[in-house]
Amino acid sequence: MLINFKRYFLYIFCFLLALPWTTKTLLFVRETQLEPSYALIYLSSLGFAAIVACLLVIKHKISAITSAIILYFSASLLLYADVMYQRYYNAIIRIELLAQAGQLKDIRSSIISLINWWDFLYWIDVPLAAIAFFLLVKKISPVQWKKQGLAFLTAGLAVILTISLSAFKFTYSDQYKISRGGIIPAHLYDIGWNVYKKAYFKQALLQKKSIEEIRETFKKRQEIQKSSPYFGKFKGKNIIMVQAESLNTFPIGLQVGGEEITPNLNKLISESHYYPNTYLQIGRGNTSDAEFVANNSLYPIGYIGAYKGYPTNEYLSLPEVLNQHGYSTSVTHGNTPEFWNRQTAYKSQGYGEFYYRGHPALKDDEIIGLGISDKSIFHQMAAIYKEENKPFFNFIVSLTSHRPFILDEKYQYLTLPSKLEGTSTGNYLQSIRYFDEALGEFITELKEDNIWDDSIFVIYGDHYGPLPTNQEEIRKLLGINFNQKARFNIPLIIHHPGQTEPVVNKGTGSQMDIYPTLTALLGIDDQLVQLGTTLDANHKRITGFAFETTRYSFFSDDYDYLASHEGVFEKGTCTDNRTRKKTDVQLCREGYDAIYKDIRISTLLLENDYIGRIFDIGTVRAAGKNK
Ligand code: GP9
Ligand code: MN
Repeated sequence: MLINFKRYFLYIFCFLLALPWTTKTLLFVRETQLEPSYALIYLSSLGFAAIVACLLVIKHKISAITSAIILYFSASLLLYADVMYQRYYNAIIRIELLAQAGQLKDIRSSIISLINWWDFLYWIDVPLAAIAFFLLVKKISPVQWKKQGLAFLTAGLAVILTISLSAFKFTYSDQYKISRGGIIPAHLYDIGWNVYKKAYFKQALLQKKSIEEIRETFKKRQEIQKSSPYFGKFKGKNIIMVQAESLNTFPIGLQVGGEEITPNLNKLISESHYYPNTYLQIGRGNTSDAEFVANNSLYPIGYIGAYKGYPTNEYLSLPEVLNQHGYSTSVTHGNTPEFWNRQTAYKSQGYGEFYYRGHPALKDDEIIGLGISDKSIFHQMAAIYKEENKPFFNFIVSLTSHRPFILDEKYQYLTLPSKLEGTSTGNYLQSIRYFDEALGEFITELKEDNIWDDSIFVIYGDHYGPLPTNQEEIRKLLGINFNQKARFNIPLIIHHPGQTEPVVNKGTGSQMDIYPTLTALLGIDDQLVQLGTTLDANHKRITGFAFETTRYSFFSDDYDYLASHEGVFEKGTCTDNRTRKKTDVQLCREGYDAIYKDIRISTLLLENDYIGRIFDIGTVRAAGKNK
């Protein structure tokens, strides 16, 4: 008996089309180093293929081919956007962020640097699928397939929805969701969860009891500040705070071919407080989240940059508190004011002035990469300080050492050994060396202008420079193990006015501790909203993560905890820091509970704009003014 293949054309087509889609998904899962669920991924791919197939039976053949190509291409684009996002942010993209894709033009070269030669595998199927669509549409009669077309659509949607409703839990990491069911169900789940959360939280009321509980948490945190040996020692001093782009800890003190990578930072450390075990604290907002965390001592929100998601909330940020204590406050970023919504976000945090590219007081005299060069910005700000009302607080977000770390030869101050020349590691070191040179000149100017001895000078890195994919190269070229802990490690240096001797404080800390460390130096004891603690007091140190690694992971002086992708405490890994060996997970329970509570508080405050309800900011402001 002869089988009439024509009758099964579309079915066969679906099974075949699901194959390249499955392969691409598996390729992506491989990048995340998770174990895929093959059956579910194939099933969700089949669902997707069925939806494409339904388009192919549209009566108007050109429309049929075009719509199928558009759908297949768009889904491939989404998958590749996820791949890139994962390489950069260690998460999948949020569909609503695609609307802000215009911003990507500024970091175009950074994105290009994430592309691998083998990425064509994510695209090779697209033209082949287009040819297949064309051939198939030519062969089949839409009238004959009309009924099945609808059935394909229903079945396809049903499969995808069922997977997104049954295969995931909200505790799962983005990567884990994809490894379980593929990108389309994972994104659908993400959208559904966010819609649900928004609707739910709109109605949520902050109970009286939890308000009290949160106030109590902040009060206890603040008590720690008072035990700092430096509490109130530098009342009324200026503060200059520099957030250094892509500055990791590993280049500090490093010598390559006999040359120091950071001679000026090394010199600064030799006469400052140095906190070598400080870690990043960022969410999808990257640089802007590092700013947010340092200025607010709250966790980043994770699923969206704080400046994007909550730029107009009421905050009790560092500049806001300093305004109340008579400081003139300003922030400097050498790109346009709208970039990452900074203008709005800075205003909400209380910054009195924002110096940006195009500001009447700043010249565009030297542009490198993303904006005004670090050398120019530092030089121009030093001149502005001379005229500034004292005491002042200025926060500078540096830019030149941004990815892809390719500098014109005249800015490359290192003579690198030939094996490093032109490698991404070599380029990174050149960028950091440039930043270091600019910083050195800045400090010299501040000393010449007699600003230095009257100011607390803070410098820290915003996030890692090299990516996980550079780990092997760094090991080969520098002999450095650039593992996750090293990647998250950013330097923090605080120079006290008049300090000439070094103090190295090895406790575990994060960007969240910068604000409390500073308010302790100034002796501010108003009501503060700070989840971090001063780094100078003697207390148990713990740094938790809301993003960048699995949620609720933490580093502490005693133990490090790596949360599981499923979000189940017991499935996480607890490491004893004395032996660096895996230990009983229950030893990490206390830390986990503490981090869990803090992230919950932080999220509740941000998502519901509740800071003004915890402490009546109006009253706090008035109290400050009367001081
Ligand atoms: C630059 C920043 C963009 O300050 O906004 O950089 P990224 O977040 O990619 O480091
Ligand atoms: Mn950055």
